[in-house]
Amino acid sequence: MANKVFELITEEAKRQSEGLEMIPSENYVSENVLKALGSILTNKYSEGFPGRRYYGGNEVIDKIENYAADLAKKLFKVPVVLVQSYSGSPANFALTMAVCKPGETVMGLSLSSGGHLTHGANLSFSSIFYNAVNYNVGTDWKIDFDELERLAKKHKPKLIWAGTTAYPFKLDYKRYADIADRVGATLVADISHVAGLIVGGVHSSPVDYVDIITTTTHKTLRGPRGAMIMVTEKGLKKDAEIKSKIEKAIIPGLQGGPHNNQTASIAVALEEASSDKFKQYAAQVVKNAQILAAELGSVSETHLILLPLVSYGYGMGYQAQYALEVAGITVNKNTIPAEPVSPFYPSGIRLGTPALTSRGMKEKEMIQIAKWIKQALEEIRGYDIPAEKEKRLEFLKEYKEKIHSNNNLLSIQKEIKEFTKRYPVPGI
Ligand code: DSN
Repeated sequence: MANKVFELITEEAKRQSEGLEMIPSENYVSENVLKALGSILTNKYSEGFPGRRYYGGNEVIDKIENYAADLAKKLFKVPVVLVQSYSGSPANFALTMAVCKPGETVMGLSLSSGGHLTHGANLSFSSIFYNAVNYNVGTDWKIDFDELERLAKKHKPKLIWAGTTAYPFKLDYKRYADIADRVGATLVADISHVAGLIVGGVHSSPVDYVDIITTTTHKTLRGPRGAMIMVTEKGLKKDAEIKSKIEKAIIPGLQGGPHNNQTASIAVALEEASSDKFKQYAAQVVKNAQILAAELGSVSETHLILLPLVSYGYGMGYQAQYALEVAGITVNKNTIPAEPVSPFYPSGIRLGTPALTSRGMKEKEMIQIAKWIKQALEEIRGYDIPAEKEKRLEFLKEYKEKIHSNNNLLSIQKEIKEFTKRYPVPGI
C-alpha cells in the first residue's frame, strides 16, 4: 500500500467504518465479492455471449457467465437472465432500446415522486430519445394509480416502468399489470432498490405480473456494482424474440466487452443471497427501517425512509445532509413529493438501513441512531435556504464553515466513532 491511490483507499476505508452509512442504495459487500471483483478476470475481452464470442480464449468466461445467469434464474424464478450490463442506467437504456423504437412512448414515475432518471426524466436518454410521460404519487405519497391509468389510456405507452428510488412503500405489481395489460404496454419492473428484499422474501416479487425485470446488483442484493436484465415467462409469451433483442441492444447497441470480473463477483453475491442467512439479513433490514422510521416520526415498508424536513425550515435537505455528515452519518438530500423548493436544494433527506444491517446492527442500535439524527437535525434550525436563488451558493459556503466546527455535531461524531468499533465492516 505504498502509493497515493492505496493511501486514499485506506482513508476511504476509515470513513466507511468510522461513520454510519445510511444512503439506502449503498451497502457493504463481502470479502469474496471483493476478491472476485479484483481478480484477473478483468484481463479478458469477451464481446458476445456464452458460446458466441467474437474473440478466442473464452471457455472459462463462458462458464462464469452461464453460472451467474443460472444462479439468478433460480433465485428470481425467471427463464432468461442477462448479466452483462455495466450498471443500472445502461441496463435500462439497453432494455428501452430492445422494447421501443426512438420516439415511442415510455411511462415512469416522476423523479420528484421517487422515480429514476432512466424512467423518463428530463435530460435523461429516456426523454431525449423517447416520448416520456410521467405519473406521480398522490398527497398520501403513494402511487396515484388512477392518474397512471388515465395517462396510460391517453398516451398508449409502449413501455411502463414499475420502479422507484425514493419510495418507502411496497409496490403493487398486480395493479400495474392490470393497467399495462389493458393498454398493451410492456411492463418492466426495475427492482434495483428492493432486489435483496425480494429474494429475502420480505417484498413481493413482480415475476408473475411483469414482462421484464431490471435490477442493479449492488444495493440490497449486496453484490458489486452491476446490473441484470431478466425476462419472465409472461414476457417470453408476449415476445419470443425478446432475449435476442435485449442481447443486440447490449452489444453492439450500447456496450463493448463485458466486465468479466464484475460478472464473477455478481455470481458470488447471488450464491450468498441464496442462503438462509441472507433471508434473515433482508428481514432485519426491513425491521430496522421500520423502527428507525417510527423513531423519526415517519414510515417505511422497505429498507428506505424519505424524511421531509419542512418542520425544520425552508429547503433544508442540503443543510441536513451536511450537518449529518459532520456528525458521522451519511445520508442524501432528496426531493419530497410536490417539492416546494428545487431538486438542488430539496426539502428532505433519504436514508436507509441496508449497510447498517450488514454490520450486524439491530433494533436497539436503530433507536440510538435515531436519537443522534434528531440531535444533529436540531443544529440546522434557522439555516433556511434563501428564497433568492443568487444568494444560495454564498449562503451554503458560510453555512458549511460554521457547521464544520459545530461542537454538538463534533461530539456526536466522537460517540459514533466509538460506537462503530463494535460493528466490523465486511471486507475492511
Ligand atoms: N443512484 C441510485 C440511488 O441512489 O438510488 C439510483 O440510480
